[in-house]
Amino acid sequence: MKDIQIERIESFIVDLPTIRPHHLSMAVMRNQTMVIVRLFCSDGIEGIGEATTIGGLSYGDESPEGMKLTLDTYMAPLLQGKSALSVNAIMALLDSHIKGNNFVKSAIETALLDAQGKRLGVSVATLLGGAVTDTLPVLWTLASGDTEQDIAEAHALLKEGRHYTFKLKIGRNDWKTDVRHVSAIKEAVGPEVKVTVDVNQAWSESIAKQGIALLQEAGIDLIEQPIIKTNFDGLARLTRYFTVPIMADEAAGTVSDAFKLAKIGGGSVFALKIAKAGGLTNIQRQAAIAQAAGISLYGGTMLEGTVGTVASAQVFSTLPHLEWGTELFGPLLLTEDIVKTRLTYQNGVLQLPQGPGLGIELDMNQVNKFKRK
Ligand code: MUC
Ligand code: MG
Repeated sequence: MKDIQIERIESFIVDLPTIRPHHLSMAVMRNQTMVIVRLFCSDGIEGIGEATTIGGLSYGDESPEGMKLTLDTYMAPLLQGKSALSVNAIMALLDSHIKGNNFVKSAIETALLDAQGKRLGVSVATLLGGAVTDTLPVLWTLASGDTEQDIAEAHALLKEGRHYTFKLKIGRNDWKTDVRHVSAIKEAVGPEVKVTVDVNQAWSESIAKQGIALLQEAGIDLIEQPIIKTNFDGLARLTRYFTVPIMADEAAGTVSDAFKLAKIGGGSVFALKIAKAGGLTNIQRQAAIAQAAGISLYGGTMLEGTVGTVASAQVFSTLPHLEWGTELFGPLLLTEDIVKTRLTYQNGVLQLPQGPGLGIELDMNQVNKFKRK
């Protein structure tokens, strides 16, 4: 194939309202902010990608505004004129010139893969070795901040058949109040419905020991990132101590984090996220480490909009053992979208879009409506 260059990379910030406030231990979200990347190639093909975080700088160390600056000031000039045909070469170049900034790197890799898929007429999943499924189980996160409202939301979604598993966000309140909140919801939805809990690092190890004991007793199925992400040994101790599976989320950021955790048994499940990992190909590397260590997998989200959600879905669909399903519900938390066709969620699963690349298209009218001026 004749060489094709990256001609130009554009980025913009989009702010989309959420359907209700979303309460996490570190922030309450009333809208979601995403950085969208458009990568234009010399053959006229355009690839798109998304870099999204949660609550400004309260979740990770990259903010939307900082990500846009990194893209425009450092990445776009570095990549301009380079061959768009080898995604691996571009990602290696980025890694050698720019430390960290994984969320933005993930957006660039997504856009390159989208463009390459469109060029070759195949999906991103096909470029990554092929999908093993075209549907992914998707849970819903109950995080309205109110126990009764969460219960009503769960019942409505069960009745509608949209989700059959729920994740609860805790860690904002005193731990005993949080445990009561979780137990009340678990009791209301019944033993057949899976309920998981995400503490988002809010507990000390000693509180975690008390809190998880009660959650385990209440029949909770999975405990996500109970303690600070840097305490790998603590996570390993909790994993050994409890029967209920412990999932590493914030701790399992990069490929090397996954390796270090796997070596010491820090978590029996890893939450995979393209943003933390710095792209889709790194997800496959993390998954290989987990598989070798007997650690189960879960398809995580940074509450991305449709572009980032589909990028995640494309790579998750290539993993043969995604035992804990996914939480790719980000677009459902938003009142509006910026793509032409919204994703299909029904019977507890997300349908992987068909078509070359990501299989989605930006709706520029919507983009212009929500783009930050
Ligand atoms: C996280 O930490 O898992 C995923 C779902 C949700 O509500 O928040 C995110 C982040
Ligand atoms: Mg989490």
